[in-house]
Amino acid sequence: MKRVITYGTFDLLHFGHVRLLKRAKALGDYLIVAISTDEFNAIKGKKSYQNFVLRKKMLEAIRYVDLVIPEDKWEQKPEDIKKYKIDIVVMGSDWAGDVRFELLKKYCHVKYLTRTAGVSTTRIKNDLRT
Ligand code: C2G
Repeated sequence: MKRVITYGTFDLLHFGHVRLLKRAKALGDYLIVAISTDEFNAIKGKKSYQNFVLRKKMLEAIRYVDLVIPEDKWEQKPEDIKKYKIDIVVMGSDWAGDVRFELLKKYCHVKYLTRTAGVSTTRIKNDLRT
């Protein structure tokens, strides 16, 4: 049983998120998503349109996702890896090389998947404004 985890806000769930989740699940048998709490988003300097409860419900409806847990601090990742016996941490390529993920290589595999071009929550919000 190969266990995969990924982290993110997943606001206004879109095709880029779904493609990331699909590819992450294909790397193992069980996919955990650690979704940023509203409070952690504030630390990340992000304000999501949908709150934590709604974003969590949306992710739980995705066929590739087996478990959704809260992400409430940068430093929780090593604990998550140990607690959930994670084999692979997966992130989109915009995180490639980031020290907060590179340091996890001493605990498990870390894999960056190409970010889906042309779609983002910011772009959706901007396009809807015009
Ligand atoms: N993503 C993607 N393609 C897009 C948009 C997003 O592959 N067009 C990926 C991102 O690379 C990330 C995941 O989808 O791996 C979630 O994206 P966000 O919700 O923007 O997450 P982020 O704010 O990057 O939070 O501790 C890590 C942070 O919580 C990551």
